[in-house]
Amino acid sequence: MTTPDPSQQSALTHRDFPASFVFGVATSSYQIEGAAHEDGRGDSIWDTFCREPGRILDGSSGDIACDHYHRLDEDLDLIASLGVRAYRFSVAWPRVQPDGRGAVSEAGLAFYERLVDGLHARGIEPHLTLYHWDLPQPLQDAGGWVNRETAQHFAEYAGVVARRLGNRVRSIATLNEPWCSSILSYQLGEHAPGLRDRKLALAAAHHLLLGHGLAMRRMRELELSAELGIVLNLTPMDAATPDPADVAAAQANDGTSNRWFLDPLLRGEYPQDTWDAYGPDVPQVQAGDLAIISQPNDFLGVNYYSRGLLSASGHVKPQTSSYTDMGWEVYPQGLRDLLRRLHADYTLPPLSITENGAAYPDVLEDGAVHDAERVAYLDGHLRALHSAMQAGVKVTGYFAWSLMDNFEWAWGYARRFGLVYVDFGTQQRTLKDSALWYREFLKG
Ligand code: IFM
Repeated sequence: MTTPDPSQQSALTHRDFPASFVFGVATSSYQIEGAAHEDGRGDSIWDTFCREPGRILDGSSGDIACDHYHRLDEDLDLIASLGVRAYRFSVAWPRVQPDGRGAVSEAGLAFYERLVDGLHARGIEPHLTLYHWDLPQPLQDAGGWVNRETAQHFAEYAGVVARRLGNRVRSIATLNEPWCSSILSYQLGEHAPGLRDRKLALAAAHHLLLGHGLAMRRMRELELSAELGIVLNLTPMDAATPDPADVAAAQANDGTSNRWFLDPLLRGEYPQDTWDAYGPDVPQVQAGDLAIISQPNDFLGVNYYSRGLLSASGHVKPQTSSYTDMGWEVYPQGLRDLLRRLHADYTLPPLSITENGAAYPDVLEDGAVHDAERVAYLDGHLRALHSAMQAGVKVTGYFAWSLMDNFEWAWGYARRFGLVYVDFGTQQRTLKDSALWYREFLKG
């Protein structure tokens, strides 16, 4: 399937969505802030990981990143210039609690307070994420997410942030993409802490979910005005053919990538087929854990980038499809399929598309970046979202990933997801065509 050319279709605008629908842009702390060693910020596992040779494609780190910490006002003006109603950001745990427990850094909290103040001053809703992967290194030294106590420390940290900001932000998500901070990080070795052990990864995943539940419980006690929930990266898994072996492969991948997180959160149980397939690697689940994990959420954040296409021999890449710079298939229909499937299979809180976007090898020429492929990507996915909503799925928001080019984890600065181009030598920001397109979309 090729990506539709938006110029050939009737224009979709924000007016096609309900008036209450929230459009925004998203970032995360380690990917943009820089100032990695300032104002008492402790090391996170990503600081450590970036120092290990060979971990990051271009040998870089988030030490400076987009220097957002020092350019807060400029960046807030940038966000406002797009005409978005909301901004999704994450709090760096090691800025707030350098050791991951105990002492709280006033300077760290003050930075996020300034950020929230600056958003309010510009009429933009703050959407806060507590954990976008930057675990304080001292907690990793004690086992990281494999250690059950990390879940308790996370709940304590959630309470600290929520007490300060929980009545001033529109939403708080506990975790961003626990699949990444467990499977990708402890089993596949691609993200910090870079381990390759499935049993450890499944323990980490369980403790992340437990941490979510304990943090929810802690924050509920505070009776905050913020809506509380969690963000999952979900990848619909299609079978390449109706052959039962291909269908079984798709089902198995759906279990490990999606249902392993959805089912405990929304049904209070792990999916039996995947549990059986994991054999002796399954996590130790204590009595009461699943009740804590499955307490009600005010929203579920869905991050969608692409689908998986499976045959019995592994992932298939159709030649007729187009691909982003990450090698991910451009497949807007997958977003509609995913949303409709969630709606059919689960009892859901309102959904929000908390990330959606694409990396392309952008070039800055004469002060412009003509990223037509990203425009087509965004347009196609907004159309797919709109169609799912027409079919009855309740979705309350959409956040483009990302506000600006940033540190793309193991890819360093070699992949650009921004609507805004960042020259990492000068830190100059330039609106790409996609940013101008989004602005027009929002103006209608
Ligand atoms: O950059 C990441 C983000 O941190 C989490 N979701 C996926 C994005 C693109 O890889």
